[in-house]
Amino acid sequence: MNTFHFFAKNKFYYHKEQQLEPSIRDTRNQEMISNEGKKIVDDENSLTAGDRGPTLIEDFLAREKIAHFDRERVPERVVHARGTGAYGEFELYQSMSEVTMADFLQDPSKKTPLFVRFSQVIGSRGCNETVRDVRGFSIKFYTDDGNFDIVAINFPIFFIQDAIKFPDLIHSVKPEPDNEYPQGQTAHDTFWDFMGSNPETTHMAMWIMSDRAIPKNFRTMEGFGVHTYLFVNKEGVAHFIKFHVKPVLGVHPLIWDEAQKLGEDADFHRRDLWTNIKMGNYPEYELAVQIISEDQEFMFDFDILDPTKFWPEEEVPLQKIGKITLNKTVDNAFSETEQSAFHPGNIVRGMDYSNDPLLQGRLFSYTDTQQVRIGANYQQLPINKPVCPVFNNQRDGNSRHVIDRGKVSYHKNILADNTPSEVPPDKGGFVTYPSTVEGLKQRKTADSFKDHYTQARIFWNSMTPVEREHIIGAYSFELGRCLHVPVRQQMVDRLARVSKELAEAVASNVGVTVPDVEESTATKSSPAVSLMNTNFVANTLKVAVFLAEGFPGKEVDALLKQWKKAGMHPVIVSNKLGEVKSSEGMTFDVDQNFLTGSPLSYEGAYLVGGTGVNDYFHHQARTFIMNMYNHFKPIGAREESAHLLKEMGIEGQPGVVMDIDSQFGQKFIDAMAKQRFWERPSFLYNM
Ligand code: HDE
Repeated sequence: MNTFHFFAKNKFYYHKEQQLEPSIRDTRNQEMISNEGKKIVDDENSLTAGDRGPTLIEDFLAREKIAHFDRERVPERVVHARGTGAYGEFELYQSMSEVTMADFLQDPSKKTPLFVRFSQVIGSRGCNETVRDVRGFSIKFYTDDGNFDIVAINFPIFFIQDAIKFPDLIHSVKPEPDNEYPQGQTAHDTFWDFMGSNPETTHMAMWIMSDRAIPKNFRTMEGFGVHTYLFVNKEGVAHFIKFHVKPVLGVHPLIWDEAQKLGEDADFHRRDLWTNIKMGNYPEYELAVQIISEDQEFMFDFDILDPTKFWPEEEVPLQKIGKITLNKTVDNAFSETEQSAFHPGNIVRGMDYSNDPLLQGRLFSYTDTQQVRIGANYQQLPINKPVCPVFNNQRDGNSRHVIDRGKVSYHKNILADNTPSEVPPDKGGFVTYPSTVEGLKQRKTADSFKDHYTQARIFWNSMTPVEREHIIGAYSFELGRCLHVPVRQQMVDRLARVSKELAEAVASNVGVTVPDVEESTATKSSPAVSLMNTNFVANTLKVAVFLAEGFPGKEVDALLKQWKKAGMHPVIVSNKLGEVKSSEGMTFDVDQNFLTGSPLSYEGAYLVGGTGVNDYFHHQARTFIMNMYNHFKPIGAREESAHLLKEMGIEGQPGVVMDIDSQFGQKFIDAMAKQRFWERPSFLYNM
């Protein structure tokens, strides 16, 4: 038996990792050999005629090297160009056979390998990662029945209802075509012109202006399949479903001021993902579905096929069906992440599409775009290859890897006894769910898709005062950045139909008026969409521990042990890298100094100091702590440092925990788990 196969259910399948293995090359400790197999004697000097003479074109080694370099880029994705990937696995909690015959959802003992690519929509490949934007959360499950992709985002809804408008939406949000700015962000005229001019975007605008559009990291970001799909069981019964991916650590955002300041680290999100996987903090998510039976299709006060509407969890509960764990970084960002190709049309037996018109448009776009980007044979690239065998009569095309033996590349045939043969449904053949379709050919938005304000209002109703304040701040910033007053005015006109309170607050900040229009009368709310109702835990949070020479070693050591046990990551910060010595002579390694570290990358601070505190330490620690305090983060401090807190005017404020008794260690863990102390006075949003 071939070592890269294993036997399962009477067929040969690959382990994804073993399948990738032959493609992995390690150049360390190897001789240097050209692409055509010539051993290279000198890789630093081109062939020239004489010492100072012309370079010779016959130098095939220099030509090969430079010509390949000239072709190192493939076109970046039209949208979602900036992305980062990781491998993982899916473990099913319980068999879902009642609703679907999807092979990977039958047996809870089975693990399914997967690859995830997180991305930003707007920016180019090198753009900053903490800007306000939608984030992509694409997952490729390598199932024994072929690839299944959830090409998700971190919101449950989308801007538009019909794919034909997608190029317009993207043209409006990309850098403006004349001056080519701003890069990777929404705060400009053309975007808000599109949003105000196309009322179906009103609901999505509320989500983008919420904290969810500035995620803290990918480990605490939710994913939503957005579209309505079908699950189909063995009896041929279909259910409407939506996919959700819930992070175990809860959903946590940055605050706007942090996101802005994090411009200092364009790679903030990918660095977080990479370092956490390397540290063994494997990101975990629960895959969940919402299920609606066919006879309930019309029982809701929204159309369940409309992608600008979510199914409130309170009305259609989530069923958690398994766990996704990301446990391996890529070896090569280009070969794996850049060449990964997702497609919402990649479903497996036991699933099907609904008539959601946006989904229908995506079914065309994704294979089309991959063929333009990475070629006709992109499914043969290691990252995209299914783990099950592939046999069909498709042939040739650019950069084909497979070598097909034999004369026959057509169906039907007698020369190969009609093989590859079609597979009947009872042997695993994919069967389309036989729904009835009829109707007039027309170009029209369904009447049931025309209520653009009720769910936007439900979203607003579901927000806590702090979240509302952030939404007002975000609209005020974004519209304030629009140079054209009619653009601001049109958008405020939309907001007035959602909430007068919201429209008035924004209008007064951006110098426009609130029109006399009817606002939504919706009174429902969906507490599940508020981030204040997510999980709050201290696990994986980073705390900066400020140590100067002569710090109390034993006490700090005991605290650090307690915090590590609680899953937190203490980071020792001091004046200089190297070691810092305690009063008892213990030495601690310094992880960051005040120059290399940034207050933005820690979730909390513990101020210790020591006998060696000098003016520099004093000044820097003060700056770090003030910054973190203003971002509502927990601050712990030893009693000796109380004067510093007093000097800063933050002593006794919420979330400022003094190390005065043996309870401090636990109290600080609790404060870290709370993450933000919104009760503190804030000068960031109140205009
Ligand atoms: Fe995409 N989208 N999209 N999109 N999308 C792409 O495909 C498109 C839509 C989403 O990590 C492109 O491979 C159309 C909704 C993600 O590689 C492209 C429409 C949702 C990713 C494309 C939509 C998404 C993409 C660009 C209107 C959320 C990143 C490169 C019908 C559910 C995939 C590529 C990755 C990527 C087209 C709408 C999410 C051009 C025409 C709705 C996460 O094919």
